[in-house]
Amino acid sequence: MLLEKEYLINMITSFLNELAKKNEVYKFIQNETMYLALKNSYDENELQLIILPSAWIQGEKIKEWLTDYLALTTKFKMNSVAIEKFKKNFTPNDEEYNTGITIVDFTLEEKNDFDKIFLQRKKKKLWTSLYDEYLSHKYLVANRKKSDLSNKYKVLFHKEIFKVNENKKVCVVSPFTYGKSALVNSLLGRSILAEDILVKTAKVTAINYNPRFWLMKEDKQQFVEKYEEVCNFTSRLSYLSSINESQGHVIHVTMDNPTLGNLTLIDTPGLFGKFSQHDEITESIIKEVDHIIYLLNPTQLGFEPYTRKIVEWQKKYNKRCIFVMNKIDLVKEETDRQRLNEEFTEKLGRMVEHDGIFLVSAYSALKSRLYKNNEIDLMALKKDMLISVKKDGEVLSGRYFTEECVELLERESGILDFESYLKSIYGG
Ligand SMILES: Nc1nc2c(ncn2[C@@H]2O[C@H](COP(=O)(O)OP(=O)(O)OP(=O)(O)O)[C@@H](O)[C@H]2O)c(=O)[nH]1
Ligand SMILES: [Mg+2]
Repeated sequence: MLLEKEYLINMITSFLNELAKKNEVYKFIQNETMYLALKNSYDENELQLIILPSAWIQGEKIKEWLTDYLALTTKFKMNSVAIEKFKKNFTPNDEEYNTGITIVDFTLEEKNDFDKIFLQRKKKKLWTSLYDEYLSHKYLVANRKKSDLSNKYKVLFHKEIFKVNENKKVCVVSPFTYGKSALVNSLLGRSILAEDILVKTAKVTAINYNPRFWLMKEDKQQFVEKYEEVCNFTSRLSYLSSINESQGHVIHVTMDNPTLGNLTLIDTPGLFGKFSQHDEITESIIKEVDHIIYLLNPTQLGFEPYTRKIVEWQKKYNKRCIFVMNKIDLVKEETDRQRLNEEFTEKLGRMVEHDGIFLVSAYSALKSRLYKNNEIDLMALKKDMLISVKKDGEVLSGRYFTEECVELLERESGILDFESYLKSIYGG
């Protein structure tokens, strides 16, 4: 519970810093607690967050209360009696966090004390005149319905950070464990999404470019988080994307890979696994994307239910599509690869309109990129039984796998060609 609160405070702080407009008050409600966030119009750096149980005060009263509260706490010249009364009767737990935000947490106080000061409103006249005189130009306390306020904040995040309706969307689809998450990781050059030999992904993860690591999920209540450390970000994402709960199937995340350009890359849960809702989740996202990457597996090329599904969806949704045969590192011989290509054309390629097929090893591609980004060392590649390259007719692996082999590993993985294809359509 405490953690949830910290997350929310972090999120609101980021929101205030980056997106909130001056002269506006934003209201967030979570776990029956209300968070009122505002930015001082005179001093950009003065951020305030007021936390109180949402049951204490509702509707129109929030505006009145906040007006009173601000009148009492701001450094304006104002009625000294009011200030005295406030100070005498009530001392909120007023802490200065090192996030640069003043947080006043009333949830630690007694409701009685709270009422005494703010709800009795004996000095109604005084408050009203204070509001008119000092505050109406300082904070425009939004006089709107609750849903309007939260919608407003939603719209800001959707538009500014997650580019929900602006970017082109490309999603990767396949039965489970074909390597969808691995392919997205290899395009990103980083292990952002969790991979596993067992069914792993349970949620849709949409990834777009931003210099920071943001995460948003829309549950009963929406939450947005910002991370400084990539490891905290990936472990949170791994947790959220692998749990099977009924609410909120889409997680939006951002990361600092500029090759994403104006593209949103989407990982989906695998088809035909033991959780039938995964298939529904995937179908629901397919309707909304611009482009589908159908992943194929060399050892299961003729898998009938999948072929039928592809044909059905292409007919129904008519999306631009491309095929990627992944795990091609497991097929070493050129003649076998050619045979696979022919088999593809015969069994699937001629049944749907498509942009072609790429042979890729997401695994090798990711490893070569992790090495380039200093996330793994050469020893890790030497020890990896799946890593090898072909040079002058020879297979190099283990201790024969040297630094010069890394470029070749990336090229042989087929990822560069596939990336060129994406770039030719979407730039980046
Ligand atoms: N050899 C090899 N293994 C791969 C490749 N791509 C992925 N894998 C492995 O295949 C397993 C499944 O990969 P994931 O990326 O989790 O597969 P997924 O399609 O996302 O699976 P779900 O999320 O369950 O639908 C993991 O152990 C990966 O390491 C590849 O190109 N070659
Ligand atoms: Mg996955």
